[in-house]
Amino acid sequence: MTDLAAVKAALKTQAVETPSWAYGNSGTRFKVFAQAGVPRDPWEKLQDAAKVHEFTGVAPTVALHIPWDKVEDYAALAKYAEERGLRLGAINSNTFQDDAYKLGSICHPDAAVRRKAVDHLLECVDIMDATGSADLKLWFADGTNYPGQDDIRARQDRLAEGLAEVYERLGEGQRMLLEYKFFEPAFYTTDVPDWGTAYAHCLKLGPKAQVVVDTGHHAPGTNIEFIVATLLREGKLGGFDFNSRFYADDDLMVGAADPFQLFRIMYEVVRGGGFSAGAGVAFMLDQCHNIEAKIPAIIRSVMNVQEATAKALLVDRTALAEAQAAGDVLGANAVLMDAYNTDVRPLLREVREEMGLDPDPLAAYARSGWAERIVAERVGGQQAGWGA
Ligand SMILES: [Mn+2]
Repeated sequence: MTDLAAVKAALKTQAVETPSWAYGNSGTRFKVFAQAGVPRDPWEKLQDAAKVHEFTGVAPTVALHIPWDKVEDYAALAKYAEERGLRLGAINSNTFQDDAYKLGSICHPDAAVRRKAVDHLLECVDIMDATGSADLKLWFADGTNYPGQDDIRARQDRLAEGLAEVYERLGEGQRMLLEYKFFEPAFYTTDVPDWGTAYAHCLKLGPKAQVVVDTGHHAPGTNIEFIVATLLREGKLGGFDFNSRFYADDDLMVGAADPFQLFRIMYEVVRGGGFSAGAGVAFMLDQCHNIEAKIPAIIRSVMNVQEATAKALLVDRTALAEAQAAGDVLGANAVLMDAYNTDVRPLLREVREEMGLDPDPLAAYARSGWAERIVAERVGGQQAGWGA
């Protein structure tokens, strides 16, 4: 039998990091649909993030993206977050939106472009010093479109060299989280296409370098929970970028496309000790809300992560271990499925009430009037967006 009190206690310690860019406008390469009330600057993004945390109780940090969230005074931004019950989380770099990066950034054949890219990453570490952020999250759009376009192996050497320089700059308690993505925007080779490549670079760099698993960055059918189990076993799982995909990098709400997959991933996290305090696994969202209302979508996403986590925590691990040891294939599978098929919504309502929250975060947000207020107040100016 699972200890329900322990499950509830664990759920109260959950922390999901929301991304600043999810509060702004986004879209596809075809169209960005603007929404009324969207933040005009990082300060307003933090106001919205504070609402997500206020109603869920488990979204205390916000990831920034540089340069989208560039401000004059990062310490002031950190203080503004703190005043709203938030902390600034991972600093995400951007080496994909400058004309110089057409052929890549830190893997570019021209040393001057590589210098520019590495300098940007070093600037991101300076920002971490000012915000108190622990994690530098790196995703590289680098790759090639045509066979022969560039030297695949030389690009790996350039990558290693650039990463090493940034790694050396990291301070005490700071980490480098390297994200992989199997294709796009490059269509032939990608310089960090998979967990193996990310792991190899992180292993060589040292203990402050770890891998980020973006759930949307895999080929269809990939067994993501196996990757999670392996990285945790090796002490190299730095965190997640949670989202959902149907086809490619769709960046839909986590748990929307395949809640069973999210449960399987969270089970391996729990099984591997990744959920415990001090495990160092960052649970971040990396999503866009192109057609749906943004703040409710982010609240829904946090709740989806909570539900998958609750189910993972409910797995009767003693019964599972016994069935596995006995070679009871159907029995073992049934233990896992029993947990997955449990309706955890009543349990989570109780958890929220015990945390002093409304048991229904979406209804509470709707009643709060915040959505109407930002539509009325945020008039004029330039809405935030990912600038594509
Ligand atoms: Mn990502």
